Amino acid sequence: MAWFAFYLLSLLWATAGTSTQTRSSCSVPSAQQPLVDGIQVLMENSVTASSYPNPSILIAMNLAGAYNVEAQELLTHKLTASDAADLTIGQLALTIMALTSSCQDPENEVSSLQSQMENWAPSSSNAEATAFYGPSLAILALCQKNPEATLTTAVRFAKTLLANSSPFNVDTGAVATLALTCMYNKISVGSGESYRALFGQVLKDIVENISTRIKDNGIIGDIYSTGLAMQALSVTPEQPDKEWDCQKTMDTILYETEQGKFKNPMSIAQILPSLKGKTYLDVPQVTCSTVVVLEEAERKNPTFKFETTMTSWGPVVSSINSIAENVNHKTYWEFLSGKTPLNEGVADYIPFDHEHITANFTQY
Ligand code: B12
Ligand SMILES: *[C@@H]1O[C@H](CO)[C@@H](O)[C@H](O)[C@H]1NC(C)=O
Ligand SMILES: *[C@@H]1O[C@H](CO)[C@@H](O)[C@H](O)[C@H]1NC(C)=O
Repeated sequence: MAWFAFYLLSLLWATAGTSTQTRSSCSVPSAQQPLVDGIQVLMENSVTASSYPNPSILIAMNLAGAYNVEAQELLTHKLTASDAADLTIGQLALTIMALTSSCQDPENEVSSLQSQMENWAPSSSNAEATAFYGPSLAILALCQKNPEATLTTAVRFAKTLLANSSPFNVDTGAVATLALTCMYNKISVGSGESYRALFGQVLKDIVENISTRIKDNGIIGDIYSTGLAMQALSVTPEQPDKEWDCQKTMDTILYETEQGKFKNPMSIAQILPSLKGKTYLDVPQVTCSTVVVLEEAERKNPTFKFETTMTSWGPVVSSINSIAENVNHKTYWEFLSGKTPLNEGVADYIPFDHEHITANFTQY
């Protein structure tokens, strides 16, 4: 019998560098968990066929773990269909992170953003701080996709930010912190010390500015910048001189949530990751099952086709490129990680970075 093997993937979401755990130990007390679940449901239910396709909502639901799978699929689909040419730099960046968090690989969007950022310059040397909000999102998204190719742009961005003299803006500072922390983490120690030092210096400067905006009740900037600021302060390698009491911030946010301050779905999208101990730096770490990777392989490579058959244990891959299993011949597609057969089905098995999964047409 002829046999076929397909080298299926070296994982699409290969990521160098560190996985980010929220460093500060603050969490939602269990008594308030229903409150958090409540706003998540509110946010997810705002996704309808006719609503504005908001990438921040998809990011938040994927980081938190979506309850409403239909909303997740609908939003993923709408964002996949959106035309990159109609989007601003910031919207494009959020769309890339959103699709990545939904286990898609938005290649065209990434290259479009990359070339737009290569030509980016602020409108003037005294541009509003908020003019850096969209570009910060762009550096963050590109850093997650391809840090090496982003280095030159990120260095230019960091220097421009440092030179800017307009009044500090917390929302913008928070997103810039996430972007530069990503770059800082991806530069390997040893090879890029001077870049690391630059990013570290800018981070220190921004983080000090953020910390001057921490109020006595823990709110950072205003209530609607607090979610992004919490993300920033929990990942930055440069801590502010004044220590931040994360739990106090959390408790005030929960109190304000109870008072109904988070009704706007977008406001929920920006606070939810922090309530779940997640940050935008976790986007590339969202786990995607093998079956999703197969679907992505099929989308990217039109010569690759597979079919599944439903069983009590979930879908089995019954055919690849028209070579189908056959009970009479006792043939099937066996899945291996390296040389080791998988001990879970393709819907359940979570591939790891740089893993080599093979499908081998064989007999039992
Ligand atoms: C930049 C910015 C602006 C710019 C937007 C234009 C520009 N050229 O960039 C300007 C200065 C015009 C602006 C105005 C306002 N803003 Co503003 N803005 C932001 C900021 C810092 C970044 C937004 C962004 O670039 N997102 C990235 C891109 C990719 O996403 P986008 O969806 O395409 O962004 C658009 C919307 O965010 C929209 N927008 C910006 N602010 C607001 C506010 C409201 C209420 C609405 C409906 C839309 C909106 O403008 C963006 C560009 O088109 C956010 C911070 C944050 N945490 O989101 C605050 C933020 C969204 N703004 C806020 C507020 C309150 C306002 C104002 C109502 C302030 C005021 N008192 O007038 C006004 C809007 C008034 C109006 N005419 O309706 C709040 C919203 C809070 C809330 N719960 O509603 C935020 C969260 C700031 C904060 N931490 O308090 N804003
Ligand atoms: C920090 O705030 C000061 C004062 O508003 C400002 O001059 C400086 O540019 C800010 N730094 C950054 C990196 O935003
Ligand atoms: C793949 O299947 C063929 C045919 O059954 C078998 O000879 C071969 O050893 C298998 N390869 C692996 C890596 O299991």
